[in-house]
Amino acid sequence: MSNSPTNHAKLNAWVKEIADLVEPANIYWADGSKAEYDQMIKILVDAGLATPLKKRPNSFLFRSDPSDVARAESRTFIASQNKDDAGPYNNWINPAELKEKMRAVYKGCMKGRTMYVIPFSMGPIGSPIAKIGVEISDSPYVVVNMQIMTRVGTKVLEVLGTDGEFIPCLHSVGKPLAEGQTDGGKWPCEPDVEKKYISHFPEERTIWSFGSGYGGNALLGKKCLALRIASIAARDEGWLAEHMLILKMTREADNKFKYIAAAFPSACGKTNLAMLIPTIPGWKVECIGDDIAWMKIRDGKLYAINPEAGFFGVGPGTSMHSNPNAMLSIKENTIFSNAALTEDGDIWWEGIGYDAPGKLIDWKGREWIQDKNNKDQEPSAHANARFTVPARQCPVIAPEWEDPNGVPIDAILFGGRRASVIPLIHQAKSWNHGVFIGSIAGSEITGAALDLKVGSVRRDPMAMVPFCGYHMGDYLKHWVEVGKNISEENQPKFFFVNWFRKKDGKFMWPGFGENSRVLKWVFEQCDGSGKAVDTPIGLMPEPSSIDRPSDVSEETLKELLAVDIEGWKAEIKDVRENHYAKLEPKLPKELAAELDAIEKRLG
Ligand code: OXD
Ligand code: MN
Repeated sequence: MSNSPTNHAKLNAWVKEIADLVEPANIYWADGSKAEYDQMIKILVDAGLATPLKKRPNSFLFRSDPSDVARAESRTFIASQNKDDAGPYNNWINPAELKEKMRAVYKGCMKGRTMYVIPFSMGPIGSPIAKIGVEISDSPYVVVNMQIMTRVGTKVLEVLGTDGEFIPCLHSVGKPLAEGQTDGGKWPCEPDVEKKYISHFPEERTIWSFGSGYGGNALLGKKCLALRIASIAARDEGWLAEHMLILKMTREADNKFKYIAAAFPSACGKTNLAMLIPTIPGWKVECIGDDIAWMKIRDGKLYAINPEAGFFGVGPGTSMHSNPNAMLSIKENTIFSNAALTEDGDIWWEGIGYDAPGKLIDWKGREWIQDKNNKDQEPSAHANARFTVPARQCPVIAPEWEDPNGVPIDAILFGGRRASVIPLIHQAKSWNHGVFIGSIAGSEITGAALDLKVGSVRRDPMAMVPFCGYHMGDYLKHWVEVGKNISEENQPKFFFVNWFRKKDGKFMWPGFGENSRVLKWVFEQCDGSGKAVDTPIGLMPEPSSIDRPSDVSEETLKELLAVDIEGWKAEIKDVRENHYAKLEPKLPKELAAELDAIEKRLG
């Protein structure tokens, strides 16, 4: 390969094999430099695909095709050799059949385009926990986003040497250009959803994506590599690849700190929690990561890194109230996707905390004027509009966020959106009980979505249903096994939180920065200074052990911390009949025992 900067024979051979298949006009190897970033942005601005934002230095707005706005779960495949290895929650296709189909669509798909080769590291370069991937893509939007979200370029090739291991990630927007043709300012993708593929080949640890240029479908380091493929590597190598934020909480009085990891399904406020500003004086929260944690046992303890280098956060709903640190992070050097554009060159989205200033251009490129009297007005920003920003721009990024050895995890939180039954917080009594509470996590169905009953609970064990690369029963068994390799005193403590309890249609707990009051109890439980009562569902604080926010009455806090015995009995029945039943015959016996035990304790 003439312009290859590496002597890595396997990598060069793969690049050649792909180039022969996709027939690009040129090949470009990304070096990760600032000059390269600027060059890519220039290409995108000149092509009419990016709008520079006057109000935010070095920031740009993209509008994607309306067919290409989110992760395409129905087109996400786990193509393991054995159908049974993919489990009940993944779309499975025979890998040979899928490859044949995809080779046909890849044939000549990069005609008229540059093929970018992007070497990247998930995790600090050279960290013993990090992994290297190489993404081939025909999208300069992917190159700039990957530069923010991962560590890209020459240094990665140095670590790879001539025979280092890498995960091949192939991506195409699926829109070849004929001689002389350009995108004409239109986001390139394959608009027919049935022709999009986000495919994972577990045995080969390979990713093939086609037809989408957006988010997790295209930035293959994130959900595809760091969760789906990494979860398989973690299973085989004895570690954990999880959909978790990592935060550091410090008690300023004695400078003691704890590291907390937390898993919530998408759209439950992970980014907000990861960088919250505590409302209780004397406490500080710093951020290590907002979406993914890779955790490995070292010296008998569980250490975690954030494999990412940036945040790919949801815009709508992010404001100086819900997440001031995110708002401060995105003042500059930020890529916005599918937000609305203001006349003075800024972005705007629903829930940003102030009215839309004048005439906007909405995410579909149309004029848009806010009409607060019209409840049916289409939003100006897409609900999944995103910001991509370097993590180092977060005002509360922890100094050790790039420590190659990771940080020791003291507590693991699970949660979901539950309007009833599940209390504000409870704590598991052991590792296996912790795995159990994580395994029954889920959110209530809030709209008349899919074929599920409104109010029923969609279970999402450890928030990994969309992201686990193998059978959920085997995944839970793996969690049980990892616990056996950590002594009890070194095991993180497990908690289940629920910020979303409702009464008369209103949230009972204010959330956001006030969640620090709950984290304080978590800290104290890890520290040995907390007070807890034993209940049938686990350990819980007395209402007096939680610092009560001024707008929560004593009565409400009591309700938030009560055990609803009848509600829990129904919960356990639902878990047994509708959730655990689906995991058979792979449901770990340890979790079946936990289910029996809680049922017995509830009486
Ligand atoms: C995400 C998600 O994009 O979880 O982080 O959906
Ligand atoms: Mn996520």
